[in-house]
Amino acid sequence: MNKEIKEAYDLASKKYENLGINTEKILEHLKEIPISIHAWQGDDVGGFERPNAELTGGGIIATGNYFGKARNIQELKLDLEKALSLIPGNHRINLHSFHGDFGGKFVDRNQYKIEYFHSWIDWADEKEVKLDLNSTLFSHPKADDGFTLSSKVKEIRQFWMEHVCRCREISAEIGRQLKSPCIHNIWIPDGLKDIPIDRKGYRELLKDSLDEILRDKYPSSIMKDSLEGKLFGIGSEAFVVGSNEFYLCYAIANQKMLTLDTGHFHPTESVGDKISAILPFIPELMLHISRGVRWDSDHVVILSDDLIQLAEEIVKSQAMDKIHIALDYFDASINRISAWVIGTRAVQKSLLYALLQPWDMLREYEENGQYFQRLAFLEELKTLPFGAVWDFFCLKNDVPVGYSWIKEIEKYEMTVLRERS
Ligand code: RNT
Ligand code: ZN
Repeated sequence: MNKEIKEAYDLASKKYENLGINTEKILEHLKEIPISIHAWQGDDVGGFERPNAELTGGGIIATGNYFGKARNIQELKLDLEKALSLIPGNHRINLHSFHGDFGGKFVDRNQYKIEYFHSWIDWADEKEVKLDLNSTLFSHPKADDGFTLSSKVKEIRQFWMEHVCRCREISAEIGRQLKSPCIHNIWIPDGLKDIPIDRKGYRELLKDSLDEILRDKYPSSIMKDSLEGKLFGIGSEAFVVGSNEFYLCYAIANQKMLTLDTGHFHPTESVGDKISAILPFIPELMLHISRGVRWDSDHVVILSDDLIQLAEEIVKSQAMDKIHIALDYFDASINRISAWVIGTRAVQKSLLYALLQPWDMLREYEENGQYFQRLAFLEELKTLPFGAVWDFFCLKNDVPVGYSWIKEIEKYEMTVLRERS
């Protein structure tokens, strides 16, 4: 088996070599690209504040009732470990603040402290993964009317500002301890179901809240803030305070990182196209890779044309150190661990595909106005033996090759997940 994979790889490698592509170097590069894997796929965005917590409010929703959902931190960690064992390379885990280890007692969001994250830091250290963090401004009574940082009620706004400030402080400590900047992402659900009158008022409040929150400075060697906008959400169809334009302008004005969630735009918009348009103006970008399907922005990521185009733009940007790749989707209707594996491997495949393209040659055709050649090559390149290179990458990094990982998940279902119901 291994011999066949190696033989297929050697043949593939020669084909790419004919185009001036060194597959060895590319596999080394791919191994070094971390993907921030979102913990919330494992618990249907429930968190561990209260037993059996479910996603409420917030304009997002996890549908499905597949058995074996992680009910506590231990189970979530175990599931993440299983997923990581089936994904090549070294990655990051993206936590939501309500995944903290609250030791069985209720701790409100404005009381979060680093001590609730010690067990995650220890785990990350042991598993050699890094951590990112998200403030959690939904699934909470104080977010029930649909407003948080832009609420017209001062106490509500204050409560959420305190929450975000604490999450920033926690992020800084996580980054300091794990020796890798922890990216702290802010997304708020604020918006209205129907026609708003005072768009301006809400946006002014959001701007003021952000200004105040971001007043405390932390070195970028330990934490970085990123801001995530959205087009619409469930229950915020008519108006989203933190729209993409709002945060784009805010990020430029304040030189902050911007999060582009691929599910947060009109379906005909290309997020890949946005990278080169935005990156000259802000220091860094974060991608929440997702897959929009009709009204849902959070389906499991697959190797789609959109994803490939996104990966190609990441690679061609020549600024991969400024682009942080994270996942953001949640599907409770299939095995949750498989959802992580499918999505992460899809992103890695798209990056590999993009890295294997002869960009210099293609650019030259473009510059010479040789557009038929450009298009013809783009088409022919699609059927080069990229799968053989991917298989070898998995083999080299000691994870199951091809579809053989499916069996591993089936075994895990039988031995671990069955016990949970
Ligand atoms: C919601 C945003 C946000 C969330 C996570 C759970 O539309 O994409 O990133 O998905 O914070
Ligand atoms: Zn997102």
